[in-house]
Amino acid sequence: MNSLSETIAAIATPLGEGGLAVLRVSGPEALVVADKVFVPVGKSSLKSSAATSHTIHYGRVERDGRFVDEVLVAVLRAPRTFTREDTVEFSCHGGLLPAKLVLDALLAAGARLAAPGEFTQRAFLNGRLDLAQAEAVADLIHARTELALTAAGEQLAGKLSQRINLLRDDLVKTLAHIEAHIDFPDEDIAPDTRGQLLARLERGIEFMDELLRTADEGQILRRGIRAAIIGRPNAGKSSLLNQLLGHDRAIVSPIAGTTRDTIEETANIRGLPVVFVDTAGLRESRDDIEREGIRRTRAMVAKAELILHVLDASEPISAEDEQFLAEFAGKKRIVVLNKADLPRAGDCKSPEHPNAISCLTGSGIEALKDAIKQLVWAGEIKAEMLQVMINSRHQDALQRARAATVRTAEALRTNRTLELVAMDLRIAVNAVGEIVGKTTTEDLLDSIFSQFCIGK
Ligand SMILES: Nc1nc2c(ncn2[C@@H]2O[C@H](COP(=O)(O)OP(=O)(O)O)[C@@H](O)[C@H]2O)c(=O)[nH]1
Ligand SMILES: [Mg+2]
Repeated sequence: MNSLSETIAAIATPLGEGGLAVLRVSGPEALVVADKVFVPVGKSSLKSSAATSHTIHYGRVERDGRFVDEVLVAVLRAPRTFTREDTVEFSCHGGLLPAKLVLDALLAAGARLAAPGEFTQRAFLNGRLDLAQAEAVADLIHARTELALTAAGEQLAGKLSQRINLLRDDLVKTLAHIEAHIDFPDEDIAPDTRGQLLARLERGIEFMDELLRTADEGQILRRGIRAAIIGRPNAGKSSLLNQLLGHDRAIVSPIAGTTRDTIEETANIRGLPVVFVDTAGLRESRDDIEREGIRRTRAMVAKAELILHVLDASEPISAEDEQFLAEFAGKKRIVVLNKADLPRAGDCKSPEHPNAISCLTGSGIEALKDAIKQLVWAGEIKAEMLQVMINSRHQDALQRARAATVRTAEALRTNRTLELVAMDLRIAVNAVGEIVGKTTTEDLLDSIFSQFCIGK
């Protein structure tokens, strides 16, 4: 991405029709660019360059003397802004055309179109956020449950960063101590000092392990888990999807084999985002389309972290049911005995205790949600757990840091030359620093910020 001397602009709201659209301009020339397109209307409205910071002005956007839109302009002067640069925000009428024409006017007035995530990247480059906090901005936008939102909020507030910085400071202190001895080669490290340094390294490793243990939960909250709903045609799979979503999404029909394609949608299960996939019925079939559906079901099961195997309790459990139950026995799964409102026709030989439900009356659905949560996330979801939920990038960096710290401790214990000890420790310090962005590369920044939308 380009230098901070350029002024950038973008539409910050989703493209489409809506009540309002918001455009952002940020950079050293933001006020100048805004002045060129904005005509204040009314006694108290001012040109952006004449306005005090954090005030709003009413007027119109014009281009070459022609009316473009009626707008409100927020003038935000550096450094109290998201990017820490001069920023002007235009609220114009929602709808593709007004926002696009205002953007065109801003670009014609000297702004450059922002790249994805460039506003957040500037917030990072100007020291407003560290890298973990910048990532939290994206997590917040993508959060699908309140728990995920809380976790993202904690990370944005710097809870993870504080811990990472403490860890890094501790490693840096140890490194400084070792480097001091390299500079004075005549002085050997005294045995107690060596013991203290080792203890400090061990503490660091323990701390990294603690953080690493949050990776799975972090992944669940950010990405959700995939749960495939499988079972014979007419067992009630689509009805179950609708029950779990709380609204009708899938077509429910008494004619067997109506769901031939897969439908997927995210539901909030006790705070966890679960992507449910409704699949075609499992039945050996002569029908080509249905056979294709079954092939896809098997593929979905392979990709799912959890399966809900739905059986129809009003009918005897068939040999085919048993065959499919056995086929998927290795997966994390819940066997669901549906149609509990009807007389029970037979017993299920499945090894698990089946959850009896009725999609018609809704009975057993809440207990099923508890069972899903329990299987995905054993134990309570505690507030303090949400404070640090590392993502896969943090996990990778911590694993490298941990390995290097283990090597450092080993080298120190076995009296290797201090240059070697220091070399590994420096690797650990840098890897930990990557998490908050104290050590970065252009590629790392690009890969993080390119995942943002334009305008963020
Ligand atoms: N009595 C009763 N009927 C149900 C229940 N769940 C689903 N059904 C009916 O069973 C039929 C098949 O349901 P559907 O969800 O389309 O099954 P799928 O083929 O597995 O997706 C429909 O007529 C539903 O109304 C239930 O709990 N009780
Ligand atoms: Mg169906």
